[in-house]
Amino acid sequence: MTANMQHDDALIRIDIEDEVAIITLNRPDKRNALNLTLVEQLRHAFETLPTSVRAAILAGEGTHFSAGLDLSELSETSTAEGLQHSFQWYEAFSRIQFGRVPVVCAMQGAVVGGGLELASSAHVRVADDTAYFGLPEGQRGIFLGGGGSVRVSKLIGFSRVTEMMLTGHVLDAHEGKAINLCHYVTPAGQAMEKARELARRIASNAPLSNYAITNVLPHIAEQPMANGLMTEALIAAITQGAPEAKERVNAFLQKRAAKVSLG
Ligand code: 1HE
Repeated sequence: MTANMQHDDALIRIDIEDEVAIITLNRPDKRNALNLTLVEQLRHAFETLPTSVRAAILAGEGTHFSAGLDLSELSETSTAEGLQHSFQWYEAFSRIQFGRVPVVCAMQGAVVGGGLELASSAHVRVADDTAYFGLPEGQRGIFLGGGGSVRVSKLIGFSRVTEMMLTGHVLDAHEGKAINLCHYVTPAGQAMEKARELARRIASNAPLSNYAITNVLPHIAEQPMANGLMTEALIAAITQGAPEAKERVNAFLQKRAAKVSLG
């Protein structure tokens, strides 16, 4: 099934392709700069994914994934409004990172500032050859405010975040992959194709395993070792006790399931 759920005033487009939802930032004339309306639409989209959806793709229309924060929103913002602004972003990005389904991000062109903060809330990142990563907050006189201090630092370490913000160092797709900003690099124009392949593969996993991977693993990573091991043992017992796990394991033992293979 293919369906389009776009509204007239939408800054995002939602396409449903069978079990995969494709959510596309759709503001190419402004290089998909993120204003609060767009951020709110993202939150709503991820909160209300149809139950048939088992994986999502996050993408950006045009030649750039996202130019980050819509800087025109900052010119009149008070300190108190700035605080609220960040928390609205946190709400939306948490719905992406800790939602019901895994999210694959397909990127091209600029993935900068808040655009990189957004991408880092997805679970798998695919960049094409044209993608580049930057944190120009230092140059703009501002700071990360969409969770990047936490999420991007967890991906690449706070020392690299510090260097990127201080110097304005922009990394190309391959440099980004080398330090964990993305997992795959494709030829130009092919990030979406790769993201589709990965999302379909993810959608074929057991939903409970996917949920444990996206929602429990990050908690375990934050826990002291003894707590982490206990949490792991509990979630392992829960997943392996499910009928779907029994069926999948038996399928392998009865030679009905695919072997692990390279490529
Ligand atoms: C924007 C924005 C924006 C473009 N806010 N309007 N982000 C940045 O510092 C990145 C700023 N943007 C750029 O460096 C460039 O636009 C790009 C490298 C991304 C793309 O360049 P280009 O030549 O393709 O496009 P352009 O001509 O610069 O921009 C096209 C239009 O988009 C233009 O508007 P127009 O009315 O003149 O057509 C730009 O003004 C507009 N535009 N980027 C507002 N970001 C929660 S805290 C997060 C903190 C941050 O994200 S800081 C990083 C902000």
